[in-house]
Amino acid sequence: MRNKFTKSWALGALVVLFATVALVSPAVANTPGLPIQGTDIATKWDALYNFLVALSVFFFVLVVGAMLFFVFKYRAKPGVKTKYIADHHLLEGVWTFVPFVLLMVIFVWGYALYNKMVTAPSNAMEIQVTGKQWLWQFQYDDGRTTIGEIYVPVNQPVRLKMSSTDVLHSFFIPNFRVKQDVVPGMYSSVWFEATVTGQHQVFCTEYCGGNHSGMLAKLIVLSPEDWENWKRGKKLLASNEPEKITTTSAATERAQAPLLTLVEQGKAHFNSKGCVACHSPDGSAKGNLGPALKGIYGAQVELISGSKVMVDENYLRESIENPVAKIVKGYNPVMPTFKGQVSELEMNALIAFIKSLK
Ligand code: HEC
Ligand SMILES: [Cu+2]
Repeated sequence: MRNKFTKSWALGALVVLFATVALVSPAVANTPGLPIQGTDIATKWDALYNFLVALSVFFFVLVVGAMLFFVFKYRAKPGVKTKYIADHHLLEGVWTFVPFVLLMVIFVWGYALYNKMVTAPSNAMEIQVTGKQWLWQFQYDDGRTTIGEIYVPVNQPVRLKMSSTDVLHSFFIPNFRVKQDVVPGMYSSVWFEATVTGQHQVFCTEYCGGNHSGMLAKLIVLSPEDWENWKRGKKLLASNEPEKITTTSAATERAQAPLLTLVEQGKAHFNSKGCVACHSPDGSAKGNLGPALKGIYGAQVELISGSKVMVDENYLRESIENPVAKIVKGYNPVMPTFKGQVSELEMNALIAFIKSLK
């Protein structure tokens, strides 16, 4: 009896295995319907995804196949009574150990990939992204702004520093397999290195009101030559004709009307908003009332509470919008809040300026 049971079981398993291999192989090759792979991350992400699909198919076939097999093989027959099976240590060991190994593989693989996706290389180029109902606006280091279109060079890591003027949005580039929430009152970031030139669709992927589905942008990846041309081109506020941007006439226009860089814009705001009254203009010496801002980005600052904080973009932002939240040791809480008086674009410039004080 026991022998017969083992033999049928083995036979059934073999049939299921063959069926699965036949089914799984196309899934391993590539899950149909995924968008093109515009980054190296996208290729790696797809490999993990395809593995998960294949694994799911395999176990679906195995479990349902075995179930169907047993239903027919051991269906109730008059006069036949199944032996009472108490336990089977080998079987229990296998069904514990195999899932454990598989889950660990998925965990380590997924974690390594996630780490790569969230850690921008230190040489990444930075672009400021502002989401608002219902458009995306971009600021580049050299002072240009674009709406609804973001231009990046190919094969160059790009880090987007993002915030929102109103509600939660989320920046999603399906071809690159990256997305990140864009939150009012703080900065979040996402990075990518585009490997495919041309246009890629950007979506807002967090429901943000009536025209959420219209909150789109085009990400235009330029070859090194095109990128140089575009940099020399004219200011591209809300241009809808990317194919025209590389013409020489645009380049001349740019030369005639040079823009203030983001840092220069920040310096201008620093003066016009009155920061300069309390913080010295070049940030080096101590001003009248406020601490020196030179070199604070990336450094540790001691607070009145005795604790220390790392100065990053979000700390700078909080210091400007809500100065009393963290008071610097040795100073009085006399800095007024600038919440509502500094626009999102001005905030990006101010922070770029403070970061540049080295
Ligand atoms: C009335 C004087 C005053 C004005 C105006 C002022 N600040 Fe301040 N600021 C201070 C003082 C005092 C502190 C330290 C106490 C604290 O943390 O609030 C400070 C702290 C800061 C810090 C944190 C510095 C650190 O070492 O951690 C930043 C950043 C900053 N200010 C930026 C600005 C910017 C940008 C503006 C203009 C938009 C501005 N401040 C306007 C007085 C001022
Ligand atoms: Cu949105």
